[in-house]
Parts: sequence; structure tokens; C-alpha cells
Amino acid sequence: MNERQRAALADTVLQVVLDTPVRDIHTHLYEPAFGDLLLWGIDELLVYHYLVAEANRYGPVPEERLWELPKRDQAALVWDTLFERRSPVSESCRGVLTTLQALGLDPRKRDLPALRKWFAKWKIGDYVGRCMELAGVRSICTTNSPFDDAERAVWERGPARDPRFTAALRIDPLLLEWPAAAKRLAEWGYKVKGPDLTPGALGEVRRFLGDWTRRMKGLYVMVSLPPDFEYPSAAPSTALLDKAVLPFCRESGLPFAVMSGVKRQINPRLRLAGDGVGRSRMESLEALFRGSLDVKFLITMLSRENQHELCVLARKFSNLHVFGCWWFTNVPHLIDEITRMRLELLGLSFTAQHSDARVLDQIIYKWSHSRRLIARVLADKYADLAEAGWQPTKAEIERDVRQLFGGAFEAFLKA
Ligand code: RAT
Ligand code: ZN
Repeated sequence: MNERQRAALADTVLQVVLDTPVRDIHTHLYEPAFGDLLLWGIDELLVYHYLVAEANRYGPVPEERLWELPKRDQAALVWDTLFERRSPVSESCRGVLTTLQALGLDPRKRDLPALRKWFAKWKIGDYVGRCMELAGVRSICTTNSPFDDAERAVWERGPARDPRFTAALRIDPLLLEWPAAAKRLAEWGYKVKGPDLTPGALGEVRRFLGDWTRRMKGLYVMVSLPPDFEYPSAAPSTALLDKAVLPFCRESGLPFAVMSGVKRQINPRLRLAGDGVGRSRMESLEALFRGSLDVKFLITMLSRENQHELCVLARKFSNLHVFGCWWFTNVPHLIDEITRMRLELLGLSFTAQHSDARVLDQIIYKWSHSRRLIARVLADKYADLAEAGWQPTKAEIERDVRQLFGGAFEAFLKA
């Protein structure tokens, strides 16, 4: 291929990638019926925990005092620290600018009150549509926990569902803080007496999973695990997995999503911004997948160091579906590296990205940034194929991109 042909191919790929709607399979958003739980607008964009952690590096106020400020003042402080006093070069800062620009706002005016006024005009139902349109997102999957009191109250009222959203049942406390979770289950009417994992109690956990996935119409069950998670082990998590969660997933056909590698609260004073990353033990994951070949697993890993081993693991187990560049790996140089590695080792049998958006408007920048990187990597791969005499047609490129942007996930759900 000469330079001109390469450039034309890259243009076609970029166009297809920009035009293909995505299915966003992991976010922390909520449907409009959940009211204030659905975060959006400039103040929420600025107090995003990714930005709080970055602002904290310049120490504008002591960590513990930040949280005493009203949200508007926290946002103003982040704006001043990260956007006014220095150039906003980090990925999360750039994200705010990409978002504002796509919404038609001029961030160079550096006028926070004017931005606030602009956002205040919107009605949330319309704004969801606007953000999805700008982001090219066709469906948003939320992360839903019955252990969250505010959220549970809404589910128990039977909220009017919004067809643009789907749900996933998150069960971290159940697996990782069983004694406390057992108390909650008992309060909610499940016959669980204390932390003993009797056959009766395990049956009740299965009933709980069934009740909540039905109530939410959950697409999958999920957990995020610390790097030192051990399976099998003598901890309650093994019995809970073996005798409740995995049997439930096996019978219902719902995948179990494992997000592995988060070290919760290494600096608790930063609250949501205080989590870290560690390299996960692949042996535990291997044992989990090998032991349940008839269960479908979705998997993503937080540490860069685990990404290659994860690709190799997924080559061995077709019951694994790899997804997304998660959280600290959702930065350009790692999206490029990880996506390249996955295409080279897994072909098109994975989901390239999820947004992890906590604030609605973030879907705009997360997808815009990822799309351009994914397009570049794909264009390189197609150029390599062309060198080998295999020129993909535009229709074939469209088919492939649909796979990476939700099609492979949908096929995996149905399998
Ligand atoms: O990306 C994030 O916002 C993190 O705080 C986490 O929520 C992480 O994505 C998770 O799902 O645990
Ligand atoms: Zn998340």
C-alpha cells in the first residue's frame, strides 16, 4: 500500500467507527426515574473522582476538608486548580473540554457561572437523548446494587423503565463482606441466620439473586475484586460462588462479570477517589473459569500488567468475554496498546470499550476519545491485511466494528 491508499483506508475506518452506534456495557449512570442519582452537568463533571484525585496532587485544600465544602465550591476549586492555574493536559481534564466543545460551549471563556446557566436549561429526559446522540451510544447498561439504600428504594417502588437503558446486578458486598451482607439479606426477609453458609442460607442467596435480576431485568451479575482475591479459598466467597452465584448464573444463563484488580480505599480520606490498583492473581481466575465451563464470564482487568495474561486466558476459554479498558487503563496510550494486543490475540471476539461514566455527559468524551484510538488501531490492522493481499470492503469493516461495539457482547449474551 502506498501512503495515499493507507490514508484513504484510515479515513474509511474512522468514518465507520464514528458512525457505528455503540452499546455501552458498563456505566455508573441511572435511568431518569432514579432522579438525583443520575448525575449530569458541569459541577458533576468537575467533581468526578478522577479529577478530584488529580486536583488533590496540587493540594488546594486538605483532603478531609474538601468534602465539607458544598458541591459547587468543590467544583470551583477543581476548575481553578486544574484548568485555570495550569493547562488541563490529563485525560480526565481533556475529557471535560471535549464534552463542552461537543455540546457547543466554549470552555476558553473560562466562565463557570455561564456554563452552569447553560446546563440549568435542560430537562433530564431530553438531555439523556442529546448526550446519547452526541456520543453515538444506542444503549446504556447501568450498575445496580440492592445494597445501596437510595437505589434500592427506587427499585422497590417499581420505577418506569427507560428503553434506552439496561441494568446489571452488582453484588460486591455479598461476596466480599458476607457477614454484613447476611444481616441485610435477613432484614429483607431472606432466611439467612447469621454468617453460617448452611444449604438453606445458600438457597436463599440464590433466591435473592433471582428476585433482583428479575426486578431489574438484569443483563448480568457482576463483582469487582481485589488483586489478592483467592479462589478457591476458605473464605465465604468461595462457598458463595460455588453454591449460589455460579449455580444461579448457570441456570439462568446470565453471565457473571468479573472486574479484577481494584485495591479499595488505599487512601480513605479521598473517598471515591481513594481506590488504587494491583496486579491480580491469574491462578485464581483460571481456577474460576476452568471450574465452570458452562458459565459465561465477562471480564476486564485494571492493571496494565495483567492485560497480556488475560488475552492468553481468553484464548483458552470460550466462556470468557473480555471487555473494555477499565478506569486507570482508560487513557490513550493504554487503550491503543490494549486494543492492539486484543486484536492480535483475540481477533474481533471482544468488546473494545465501555465508558464507566458516572456523569451522563461523560459518555460524550469517553466515546469520542476511544473511537479515534480504536479507529487508528483498526486501520493499521487492515493495512497489514492489505499488504497480505486481503482488502476489506467497507461493508466488512462495518460488520467488524459492530462486533467490537456491542455485537460480540450481544452474541455472547445469547450463546
Ligand atoms: O471508574 C470508576 O468510576 C470507578 O470508581 C469504579 O466504579 C469502577 O469502575 C468499578 O466499577 O468498580
Ligand atoms: Zn465501573
